[in-house]
Amino acid sequence: MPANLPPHYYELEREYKQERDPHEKLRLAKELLALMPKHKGTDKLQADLKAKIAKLRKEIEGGQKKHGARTISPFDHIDREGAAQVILIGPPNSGKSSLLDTLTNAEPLIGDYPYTTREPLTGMMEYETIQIQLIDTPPISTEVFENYMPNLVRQADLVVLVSDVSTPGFAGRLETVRARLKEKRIHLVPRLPETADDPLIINKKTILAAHKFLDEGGQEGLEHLRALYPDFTVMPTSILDDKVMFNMKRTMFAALGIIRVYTKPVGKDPDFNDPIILPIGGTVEAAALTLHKDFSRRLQYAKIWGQGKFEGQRVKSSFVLSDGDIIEFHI
Ligand SMILES: Nc1nc2c(ncn2[C@@H]2O[C@H](COP(=O)(O)OP(=O)(O)OP(=O)(O)O)[C@@H](O)[C@H]2O)c(=O)[nH]1
Ligand SMILES: [Mg+2]
Repeated sequence: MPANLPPHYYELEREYKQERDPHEKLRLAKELLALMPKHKGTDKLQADLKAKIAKLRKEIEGGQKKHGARTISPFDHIDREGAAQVILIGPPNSGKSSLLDTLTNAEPLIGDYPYTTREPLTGMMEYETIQIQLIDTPPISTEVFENYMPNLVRQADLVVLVSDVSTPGFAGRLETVRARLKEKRIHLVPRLPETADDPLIINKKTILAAHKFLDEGGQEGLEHLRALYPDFTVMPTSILDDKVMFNMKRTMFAALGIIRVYTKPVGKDPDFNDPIILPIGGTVEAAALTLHKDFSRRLQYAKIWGQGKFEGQRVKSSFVLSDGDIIEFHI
């Protein structure tokens, strides 16, 4: 019986065969298995793939070096902390580490020469009542593209692509970054499509930082970047101005598409320290679910305080919440 595999299976299989990073190889093997039609003709192929998946899992757990594969990097995954994870990427010397240094408690190495950063580094950025995790990364260029970078980009909630717009030729270096990620089937996009047409491609919401825009030539660079990428959010950034840096935080928060909802015990004051984080469009039910599964089932109604609402308005579980709302659950 013929296997009748979809055409993009072969494309993915080629990539799987070339891949050396066991984490990435495992991910590709799982994708292949998911793509494979399940019938008699693919029984053997399925069994083979399952065996390969089991072997890769073992290899990753054991962390051994096999068949010339690289040692597993400790940077393939960085645990998310806070309300969201934002990754700073870009060409060498564009100012990524300086942004991490200015926005967070982290103390990265900063140099006036390219390729200063050799390893990813995280820091927590305070934004009003929440903390957002930032990841500073080694540069991406024609010469350098660390093999854990695709995984880190895939896992992040938002990409900030940092260009030094005060230096001529920045547009070409930025395109190199996009192209190198595209090779790994990661597309940096201004907004996520409603439906994904190609299951093999990962779209990543991205905003552009026109960094060093206050430096000589920076204004023209900013305009040039805006003209080149009209669909993207382009935020002017500079570590030389606090207000500009605050605006950068606000733009990142807006791009994340999340809202903060504060809880209030009945008869008590709201807790403004630890909001529930929901995607835009999140409902009362979704908020209750983040607290406890059972809680959302037993929920009778909620009372809401917030902009454009009556004080303590009674709402149902399907009610759509807004950023800054205060909620009192009644069970
Ligand atoms: N004038 C000016 N200089 C800046 C600004 N931000 C960063 N720099 C300088 O730009 C240089 C590079 O900064 P880094 O933060 O190390 O750049 P990077 O993108 O992390 O560089 P790599 O790690 O090599 O990729 C340093 O000399 C910084 O002091 C800025 O807004 N204005
Ligand atoms: Mg750096």
